Amino acid sequence: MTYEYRILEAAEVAAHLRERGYWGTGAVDVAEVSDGNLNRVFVATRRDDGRSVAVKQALPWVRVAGPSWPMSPTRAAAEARAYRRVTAVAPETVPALHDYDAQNFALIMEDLSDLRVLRGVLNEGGGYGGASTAVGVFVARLSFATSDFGLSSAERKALLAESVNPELCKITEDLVLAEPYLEHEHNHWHEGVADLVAAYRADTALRTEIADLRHTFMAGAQALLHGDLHTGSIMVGVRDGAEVIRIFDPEFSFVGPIGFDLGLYWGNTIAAEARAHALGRSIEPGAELARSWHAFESEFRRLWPDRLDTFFDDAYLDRFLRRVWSDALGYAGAEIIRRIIGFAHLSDLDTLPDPVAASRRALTAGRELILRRTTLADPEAVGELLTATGTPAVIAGRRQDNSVEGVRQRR
Ligand code: SR1
Ligand code: MG
Repeated sequence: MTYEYRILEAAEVAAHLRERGYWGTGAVDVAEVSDGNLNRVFVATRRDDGRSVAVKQALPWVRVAGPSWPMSPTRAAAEARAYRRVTAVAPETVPALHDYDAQNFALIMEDLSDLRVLRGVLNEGGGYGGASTAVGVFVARLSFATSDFGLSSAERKALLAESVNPELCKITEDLVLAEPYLEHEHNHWHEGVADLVAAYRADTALRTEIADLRHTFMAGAQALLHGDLHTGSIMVGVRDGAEVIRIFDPEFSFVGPIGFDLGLYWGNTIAAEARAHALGRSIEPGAELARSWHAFESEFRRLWPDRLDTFFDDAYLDRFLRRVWSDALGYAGAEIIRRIIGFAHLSDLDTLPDPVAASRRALTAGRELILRRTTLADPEAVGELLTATGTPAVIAGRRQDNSVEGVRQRR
């Protein structure tokens, strides 16, 4: 399908804002700040009072690949829908959406350019602040509100129908949940992990678990997801002395397995830990995974008494959360692996002076998370797994004692 619409250049953004009834005739400065793989983003600033907004437009192709990789711009509608759903239940966690122009696939949004992308902060040795807690609360509120617990049966069917996002889902099905385990032109890797690439392709047990995660992604329509919740989809900073966290870019949003959002985030925190460890920075393996899981679980349990269908009893909640936990561990592992041997890599690892050791550790942890996702009992068990697979804690530049005895003494 071809899409006829106006692809905005910087010089046309001020006119677009006026056409959408946003701001008057005053002078506006516009700068392109596109950074992600898919879209164009501009920041428009009024010269008179310095107020600013972001204008984000979906191109009919993948921005970093160009027209050779066509991509439906309707992903912008998925993003707008997701923002509206989150705004109803957790408005402080997402940028304010001022306008969505469905003809031109363009959003006018809160300008986040005073904040920083969490991945960049972590790469420089900064901390998470409240980001992991915010992720847990975000996933709990969005997923509860859009699940069979928060909506009536009829409302859920309507949500399913309006939220299909086939092209973006296909990207994930392929790039995350298939290609890294196949020969594919998209894949690339550092030669120092080539043996692991070959081993993972030949690993039939791993292949079957990835098939299970892939099918759950395709068929497990539990709740509306962000769909691409990595540390590059989170902005952090301070405004008026208070911490500000915004989760953005939900264009991959669709109704899928809740563990996918948590798992993507966890995979990226584990990659960040591998980087921190390689640089001798202070880390506690699995700490951010634990923080976001606890925030998610406690918020979901807090909401549970408000469920519309009380046929779902408390014992079922325990079973349901257990499934979310194990799914999330599996998706964390898949995210780690695809970010090292698939199409889209991570600056966390790629910018290390020597990315091999950290990449190997992360790949090993990723495989274990996938294979052991139903038997790892809790975040502490994941912390021990990460330690055992080679990302031991570093405290103030000194290695912690992570022998079995050392771990036991700290517990
Ligand atoms: C072609 S898109 C590649 C990746 O970028 C997005 O951020 C998603 O993570 C996707 O997998
Ligand atoms: Mg993105």
